[in-house]
Order: sequence, then structure tokens, then C-alpha cells
Amino acid sequence: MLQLYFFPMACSLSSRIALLEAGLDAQYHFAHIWTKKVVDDGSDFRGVSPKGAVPVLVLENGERLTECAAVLQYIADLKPEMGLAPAFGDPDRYRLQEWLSFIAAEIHKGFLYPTFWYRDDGSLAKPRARIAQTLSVPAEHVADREFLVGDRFTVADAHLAWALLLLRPAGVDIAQWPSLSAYLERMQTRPAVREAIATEMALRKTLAA
Ligand SMILES: N[C@@H](CCC(=O)N[C@@H](CS)C(=O)NCC(=O)O)C(=O)O
Repeated sequence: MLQLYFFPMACSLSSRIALLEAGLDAQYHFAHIWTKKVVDDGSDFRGVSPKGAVPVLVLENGERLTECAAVLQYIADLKPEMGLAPAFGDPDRYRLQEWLSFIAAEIHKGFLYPTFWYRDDGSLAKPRARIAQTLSVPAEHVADREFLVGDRFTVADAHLAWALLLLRPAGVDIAQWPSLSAYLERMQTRPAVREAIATEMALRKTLAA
């Protein structure tokens, strides 16, 4: 069975959404990204992946796959009939990769990551100045589209939905982009998205306690 190492409400949320959307069973392991311990058994998370970062997907053959863009596409390709990624050879596959790269580099590493990891060291002025310009790109794109790629939900939507959810705790109110707010609301009507968020929010609360 597939196994996903995740941290509640971290970027691995999109992999959980993808697994649920695909109807794939998986074992989920809570990896504490601050302490680098696997919560199940207290083992060293760096022993699972030297990156010490989620997501890590353990494949059926035991290999470990990291990086959201790769993990999400791998999950999508296990169930091609679900259309969670356009097939290779379809020009939209490159659009999917374009969005996954943009979300990972520009929104996640360009803004969310420094905001949550370096929040007190005074280095956030530049990422803060840039995020509005960054978000205007997907905002304009979804102004007249239901989904990021083609006419159906893909793993790029799973990843953008996660990123948009994290913007509020990062101090960015997405209400200033009505198309993004409406998009996030649409995504949150999907049962898989709701289930993934509910599961991880409940776990997240155990961290704060
Ligand atoms: N480039 C990686 C980034 C993964 C990443 O930064 N994950 C965060 C959680 S959102 C993490 O586990 N960070 C722990 C660390 O950097 O030590 C991807 O896109 O999957």
C-alpha cells in the first residue's frame, strides 16, 4: 500500500487531497517537520528522507518519492481514468507542470515558506512586497475558468487550494482577489478537499494543545 508522510496543513495536504480524489488507499504517517520525528514511533524522519521535508510518498515497490510536483503527478498517473492530470503528450500536461512549478516556487518557497519559517528575523519585507503581484497571476487565470487546467479538477487545483488556505494564517487576505476567493470556495465544496482539510485541521489542533 502507498504511504504518505505528511505534516498537518503543510504542502503535503495536496497529496492527501489527490489520494482521496483518486480513491487510493494509503497509510498516513505524521512526520513532525520541526522536530524531524515520525510521530507514530518517534523514529528519525531524516531516515525516511534526508530532505526532512514532507511530502514523502512511499511507493508500492518501497521507493520514496519527494517534491509535491512529482508526488502529485505520480498519484494522478496511478488512476488516469480520474483525469487528475492530463495524459503525457497532451499539451495540457505542460500547463499542469507550469502551474505546479509556479505554486511550488513562487507561492510556496517565494512567500509561504519564509513567512512560516523565518517569521521573526526581519527578512520578510521583499516576499511580502511581491506576493500581490504573484497572486494576480492565478487570480486573473481563474476569473473566467473553473479550474487551473482544462475543464476539470487536476492535482494543480489540489496544490493551489492548499496554498490559498495557508495565505490567511500567513497574513494575506485573499478577499482582495474575488476570483481567488470564489475559486477556493469552489474547491472546498469537493468532498475529498473537505475530508483532507477536516482530518488535518483536527491533527493540527493537537499540535497547538
Ligand atoms: N520543494 C518541496 C518543498 C517541501 C517543503 O518545504 N515542505 C515543508 C512543509 S510545507 C517542510 O516539510 N519543511 C521542513 C523543512 O524544510 O525542514 C516540495 O515542493 O515538495
